[in-house]
Amino acid sequence: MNSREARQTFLEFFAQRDHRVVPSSPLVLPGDPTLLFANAGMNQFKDVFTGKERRDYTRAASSQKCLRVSGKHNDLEMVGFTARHQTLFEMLGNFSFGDYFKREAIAYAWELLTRVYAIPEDRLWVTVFGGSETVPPDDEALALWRDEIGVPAGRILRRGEQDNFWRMGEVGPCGPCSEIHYDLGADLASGGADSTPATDERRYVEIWNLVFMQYVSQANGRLVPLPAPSIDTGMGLERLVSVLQGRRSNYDTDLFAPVLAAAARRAGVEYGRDERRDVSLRVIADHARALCFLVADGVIPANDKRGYVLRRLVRRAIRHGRKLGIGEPFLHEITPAVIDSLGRVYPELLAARQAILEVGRLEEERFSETLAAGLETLERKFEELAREPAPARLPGAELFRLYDTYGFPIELARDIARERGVELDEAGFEEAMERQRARARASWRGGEDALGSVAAYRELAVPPIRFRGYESTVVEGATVVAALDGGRPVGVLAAGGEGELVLDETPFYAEAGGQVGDRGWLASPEGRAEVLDTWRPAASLIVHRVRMVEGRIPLGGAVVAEVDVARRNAVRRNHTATHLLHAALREVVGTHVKQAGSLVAADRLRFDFSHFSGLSDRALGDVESLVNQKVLEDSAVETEVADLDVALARGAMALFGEKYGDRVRVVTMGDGFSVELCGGTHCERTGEVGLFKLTEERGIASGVRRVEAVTGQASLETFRRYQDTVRALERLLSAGRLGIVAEVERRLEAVRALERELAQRRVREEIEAIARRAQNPQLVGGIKVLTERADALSPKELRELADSLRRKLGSGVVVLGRAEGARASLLVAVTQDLVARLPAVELVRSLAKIIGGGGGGRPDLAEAGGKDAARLDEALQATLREVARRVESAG
Ligand code: ALA
Repeated sequence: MNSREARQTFLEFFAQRDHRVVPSSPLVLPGDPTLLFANAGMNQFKDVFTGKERRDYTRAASSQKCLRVSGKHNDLEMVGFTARHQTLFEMLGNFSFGDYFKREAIAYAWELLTRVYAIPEDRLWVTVFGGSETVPPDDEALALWRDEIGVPAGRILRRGEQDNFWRMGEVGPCGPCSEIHYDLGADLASGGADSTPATDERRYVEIWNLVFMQYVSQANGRLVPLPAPSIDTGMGLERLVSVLQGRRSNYDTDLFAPVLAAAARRAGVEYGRDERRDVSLRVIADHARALCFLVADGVIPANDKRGYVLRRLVRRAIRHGRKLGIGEPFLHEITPAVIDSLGRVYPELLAARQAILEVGRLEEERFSETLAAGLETLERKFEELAREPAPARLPGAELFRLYDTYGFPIELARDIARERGVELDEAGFEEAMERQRARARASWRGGEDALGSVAAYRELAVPPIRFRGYESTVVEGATVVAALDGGRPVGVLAAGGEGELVLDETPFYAEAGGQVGDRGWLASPEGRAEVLDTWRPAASLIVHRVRMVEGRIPLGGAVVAEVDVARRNAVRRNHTATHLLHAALREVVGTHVKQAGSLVAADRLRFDFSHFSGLSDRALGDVESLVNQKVLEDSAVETEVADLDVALARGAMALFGEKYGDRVRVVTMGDGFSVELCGGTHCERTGEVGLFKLTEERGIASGVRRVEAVTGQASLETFRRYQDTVRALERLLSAGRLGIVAEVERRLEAVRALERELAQRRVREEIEAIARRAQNPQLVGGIKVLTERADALSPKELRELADSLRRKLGSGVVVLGRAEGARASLLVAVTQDLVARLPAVELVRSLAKIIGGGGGGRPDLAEAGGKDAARLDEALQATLREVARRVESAG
């Protein structure tokens, strides 16, 4: 059975048993900042287990992409060295949310393995939880296996908390579990003929883990029962397939074969011939898979968090490539094998093909530079150390600088140090690292101090504030519930002063999600204030920053709050356009495009997103056209409040690392073209956006691009500005709009012709001057010697000049030099009567040394080039000395 069939069979088996087949979540789980990457099928259901979230199904099944490279579940170091470890793998799982429990879970698992996949029963072992100090042994599971399934008691093991109590992390749902192991065969036994899955990991492979979710582990370590006992299972697809295909290693299955083959081909070796090489091939295959899936889910190499994990994986792959003797970038030759073999199951890989290739290549190039620069420094340090009498030890601070400045991998420094017999001060390195972390923490705290007053706002005793700005821009009869002057509560704000006002209800939108705060006016019977800005120091607190224009506004007074509608409309247009832009970028550029930041202002919008290289004019044009097409279709912009999971399941775009509540506001436009979680204010129809025009595109950080655009009135203004420029050019060039370009080209051509003529005149003058001077050559031992510098001449002109000068001299030596930038060239011509005594080739070779180069030619004419133009004059002067030397030694 091939891997596709194995995966499909699993999902169909559970679908037939009323399970909803749910797609894999992305590797980066939206809305769960506690987890760097998905590491189990149950992650996306975490809140469903605890009862915090509800779905319209109670049974589910999935094939989840997982990455185990950090935190509680980390297999990185094992990859390559074992037959079964990978960073990236697929986990097949079935789940029950308070529906069935142990009996069914066990029965399903057994039926699927032995009846459907037809694995011989006598090859299977099971384990159950044997109890701990706080949780009783799972006798129920033991009885089910033994009495209902009929597993012989000798093949049921009781194991402790370490092995048979599963936790997602330190906190979260958990429970005792029961594992199913497969016996690969007695010939593999590493723990004696009667070894068991508890004592022999070579012979037995764990294939399926059934977790009986019963508790939530709290931060203080206490276990609290779940509202309803649930089921979470996980079966590594790669292991299952290895069993079904009769292989002893995951890497010997059809899931890895094409990738390993690509790696082996590139390295010019054969997989399975040499264990050390095989380790490297497996690392490359595994990391290439991880690279593909990470990039497809929007992760880009960076120096922190997820991006750093990716960077480390790529760098490890490169290091193993080097071990195999591959010097140049090579990952782009391996990743297509992953994309082609898994793209049908995970179409995001197909969509991100270009991104995956590019990211690999760029990262490899960058790493080569890092290595080169770091290695050079390291070598220098080692040389310095070698000169010291005491035993060599590289100080921690140096090591840290290497790491901090070049991103030089510490493991690599360690390898090289070992080769050189140098010790590394690793404790010192750790110390330096910790100092930097402390600095980072301090500056972060400093940041909070700067907002010290925020705490004061949180303590304001105000009732919950109602935001009315989605429905209207004016609220009459709002009440002032707090007035602040310099952050201190006061009873009244009076004319001329600036301060802050909090209302019990307001149409003013406070800055959030990139959208700027509203401006407008607050008017009471006693006075009027202009709202300069609106912000939100705490979740439900909306604060208006105001300048009193006239009269006074007291605490407790009634006001009419009126938003500057023209400005708000401009902001709305930009916000709606931002959503259309985001969706258009994903359609045109690829689904790896993720929002990295945005500004929605009145005069423009700015959008930062993950992408690895500049966008072509064509791509920019396509994005712009697509947005405008959606604007012209003038579809309704719909907003609704929905459950987070429902919204995400419908494909709503959420921001990475953003924490959303259970109920979220979903903004949909363009008939589903864009669906985003968003709290901002939007147009009612896309047509209100008006003309959308991109005005700028550039990179702002590695892997992050920025575009800016205008809409509505600002588009008109932009258009007018361009038109003004064109008109000014028309006047200056006395040409009509359509003729401007041709006119500029014509004038540029005329300028170039004049420049050429000027240059020719200079050449003529220079030649004439030299010819004049040639009438009085210098004499060295009776030989006429002429040395001249002629930078303005082309090499060909130089040769012609040398010829004519030689003729003029009748008998003598001519040496000409010219410099262009840092490069210099020399030409030596000798008349026939002198070639025996003064061969041009020899003369030019000794002069060439001075300009840092070499030369050659005939006895009568030779040329040389060098890279040290600054010493050209010196070389020309040396001619006399050289000629003298040769004449003397010859005489
Ligand atoms: N969540 C369980 C595991 O990862 C099934 O092993």
